[in-house]
Amino acid sequence: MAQTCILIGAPVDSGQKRAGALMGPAAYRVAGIAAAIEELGHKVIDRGDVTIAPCAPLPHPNPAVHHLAETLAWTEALARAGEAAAAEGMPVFLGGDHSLSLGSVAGMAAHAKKAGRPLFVLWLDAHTDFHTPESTVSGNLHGTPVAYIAGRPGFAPFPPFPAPVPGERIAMLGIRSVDPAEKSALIPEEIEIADMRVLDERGFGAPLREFLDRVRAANGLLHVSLDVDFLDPAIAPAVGTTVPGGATFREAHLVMELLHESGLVTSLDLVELNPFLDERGRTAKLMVDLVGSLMGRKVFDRPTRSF
Ligand code: 6HN
Ligand code: MN
Ligand code: MN
Ligand code: MN
Repeated sequence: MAQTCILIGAPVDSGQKRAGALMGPAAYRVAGIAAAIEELGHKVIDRGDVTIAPCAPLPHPNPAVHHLAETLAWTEALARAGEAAAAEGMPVFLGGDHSLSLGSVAGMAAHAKKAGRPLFVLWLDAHTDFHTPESTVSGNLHGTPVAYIAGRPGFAPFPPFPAPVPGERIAMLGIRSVDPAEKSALIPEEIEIADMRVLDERGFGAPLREFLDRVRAANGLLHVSLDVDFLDPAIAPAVGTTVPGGATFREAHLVMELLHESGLVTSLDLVELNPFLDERGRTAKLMVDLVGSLMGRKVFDRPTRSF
C-alpha cells in the first residue's frame, strides 16, 4: 500500500557527549533516503529540520546529567512536530541521538490517544535505554527514552508522558549491553526482551512475529525505533556506542522485511548515526537500504517458483 512518509530532521546531539550526531539528518538526505522511499511508489514530504532556541542551563539533582534544558526543548519540539505529522502520514525521524525518542514517541502517544488506539513500541538497539535522569551514571539522556515511554517516575522537569506505554506493548530486539540500574528496574516478563542470547537460539523471525501478532490483534499503532548500534559494528561503524555481536546485514534486513509484510508500522526513528565516525558513508547508506526494505523493497514481488 502506498504511504506518505513525512521526513522530520532531528539534529539532536544533547543526549550524549560525542560530537557529530547533529549531522545525521544531512547524511540521510545525502545518502538518498527520499529517493529510496519514492522509488517504491510512496510519497515523501521532507519537513526539513526541527530547531530549538538557545537554552539557559537547567540544574538537576543528579550532577552527571548534562544538557538537560536542550534535551527538554527537543522533546517538546519533536513531540509537537511528530504529532502534527502523524495526522498526515508516517513520520520518519532522522536523528540525531536516541534522546530524540523522548519527543518522537511522546508525539506518537498523543496521536494514538486521540485516535483511540493503543501504541506499541519496537526498540531495535544494543541497549535497553531504561535509565531515568535520576539513575543514569553517564548523565547521557539518550540512555533514558524507554523509561520515559513506559511511564517510570523520575523524569521531572519533562512533561508527564502522554498515555504511558505498558511493558507488554514494548519489545526490544538486539539487546547486549544493560547497566545494573537498568537491570533492576526492568521487569523482563513485562517488556519482551529478545537479547542476543535469545536471538542466537531462536533467530529474529519468531520473536518478532509473536510481537507483531499482538500488535495486529489489538489494532495497535506501531512505532519502530532503530538505533544504529542494533547492527554489528563491522557493518555499521558510524555510532558512538558500538557493542560487538550485533545484528548482521541479513538479520537486519529480515527484521525490516517482516515489518513491511506486517503492514503495521506507523512511525519510525533512525537514531545514533554519527556521520563523523562513518567510512565513506557506508553506515548512512546501510540505514537507507534498511528503510528501503521496511518500505517494501524485495528481490521478487511474488514467491519464486520452487520455494
Ligand atoms: N543508546 N547505558 C549506557 C548509558 O550511558 O546510559 C549507554 C546508553 C546508550 C544509549 O543506545 O541510545
Ligand atoms: Mn539507543
Ligand atoms: Mn492525530
Ligand atoms: Mn544503543
